[in-house]
Amino acid sequence: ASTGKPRALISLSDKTNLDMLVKGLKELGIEIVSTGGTATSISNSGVPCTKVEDVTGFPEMLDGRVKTLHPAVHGGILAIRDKPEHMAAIAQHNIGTIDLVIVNLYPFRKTVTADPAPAFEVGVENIDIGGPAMIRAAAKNMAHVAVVVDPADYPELLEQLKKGSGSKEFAEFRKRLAWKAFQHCSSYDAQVSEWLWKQVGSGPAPQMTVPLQLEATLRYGENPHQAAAFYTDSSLREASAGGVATSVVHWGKEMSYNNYLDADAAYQCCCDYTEPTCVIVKHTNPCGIASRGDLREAYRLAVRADPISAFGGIVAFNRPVDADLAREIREFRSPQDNETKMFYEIVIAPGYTPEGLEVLKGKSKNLRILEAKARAPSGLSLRQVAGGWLWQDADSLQPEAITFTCVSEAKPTEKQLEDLKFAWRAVKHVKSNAITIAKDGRLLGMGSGQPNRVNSVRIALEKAGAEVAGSVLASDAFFPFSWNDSVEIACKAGVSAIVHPGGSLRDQDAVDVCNKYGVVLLTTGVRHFRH
Ligand code: 93A
Repeated sequence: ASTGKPRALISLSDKTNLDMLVKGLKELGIEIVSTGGTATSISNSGVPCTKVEDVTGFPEMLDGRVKTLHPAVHGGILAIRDKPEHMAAIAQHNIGTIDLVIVNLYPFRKTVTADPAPAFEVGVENIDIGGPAMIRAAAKNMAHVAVVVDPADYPELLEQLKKGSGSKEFAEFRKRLAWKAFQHCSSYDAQVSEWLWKQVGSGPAPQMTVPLQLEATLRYGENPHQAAAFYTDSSLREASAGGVATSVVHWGKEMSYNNYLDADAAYQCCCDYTEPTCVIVKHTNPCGIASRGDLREAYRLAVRADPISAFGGIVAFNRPVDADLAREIREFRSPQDNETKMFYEIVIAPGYTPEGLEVLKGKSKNLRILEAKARAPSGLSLRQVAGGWLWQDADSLQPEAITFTCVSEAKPTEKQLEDLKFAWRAVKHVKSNAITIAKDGRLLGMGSGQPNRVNSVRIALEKAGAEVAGSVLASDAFFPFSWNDSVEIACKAGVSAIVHPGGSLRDQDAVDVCNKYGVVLLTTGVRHFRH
């Protein structure tokens, strides 16, 4: 029966901050009812709690499938407190009210994305039924019941309870909590249905829900007259995926819309290289890339590829930054005039030594220093068009999975092949029409975004300058027409090997030109458009 005091029902898979919550509730004299595992944790905190079985008069059954699905729980949550018939009805059945529902759900996403993937039955057992039922019931009765699904809300809950439950402020808080509760459930259901789709269907799901969570309101979008915000995919956060969205900002001004885009481009490109590598990005395009055992040298070479573009760019590393590297970044002067120290928007890496971080902070108070886990491929790429969205698998194809076929008379040396693969990794990250020129594990030049491929070739060659002799060239798509003289221009400039997907009706033209100049030509059968 109702004790008159407010009662809390606590049932949690994520037990973050449970200790502070239950101690706070105990201080306020609030009675706690709880389910099996949670009750054990609460007792371990030295706070008394009633087992839910003692409230329902029913043991947990069916391996825990039925724990809280009982009128003594749902009647206690759903009764309208100022409706005498409701109160009479629960009183008649000896049901006491439940005024706080603190629940979060089985870690479904984390379970099904584990490596190795669990058996189908394990996924099914992790579909929470009782939890969402309580959350939804409490959220519906937000006029009287507070529902908390996020440990971040515990402090405010305790604050509000201290002030008393009758206030307008508390009523507003309960509404906000109800909103969050339905978000929690709908994102959960989306995860379950997404997983089930993968079991029964193939290709794109007929309907999809991306559980987006507001991470930050941004000052503006690409331009100051555009409002903007940053949302994270909360299901990926749960699965502790890497990348920019889950990165830690150690230092610097707040991230802007363009910062997020560029940092993502830089880090995704950098994480595609297996050797220690530095990538510099400007306006989402890599303008400098170098792989070296010594990251300082990789960094210097990456800047050297195009110092003008690198200025104000984003610098990414696929290895942690130590003090020596940090000093190099802090002090390095533009190879253009050897006076101006290089300026960057962001440095992003999978980690920093404590000293490295301190040194880098000394570069500028504005430099944003990000730490991100190595990118975990999301497998999903979404883009908006007016009135809809385009879905595709993310382009996560690595050179290791591609067969490079030589179609010229000249055969590639091992070193050429290595450089070709280096250039090929880069070209995937450059906006189409994309051309990259590389040598000795570094990018010498790139041409991006030109509607005419021959112009991308010219730009890349111009950037490579005198170093082009003996270099290799990669093209993200095939060379289309014989009168498009891309291949010949490259051969004449001194490029020693070329790789392209092949597949054009005029493929033989490219072979003939390469044979004429003694240049190596490879095809991949794979295209890397990036529009
Ligand atoms: O199997 S359930 O769907 N059946 C239930 O009746 C039920 N009640 C709460 N799962 C149920 N829960 C969930 O158990 C909660 O959502 C929470 O995530 C978890 C806490 O279990 P324990 O306290 O035993 O660790």
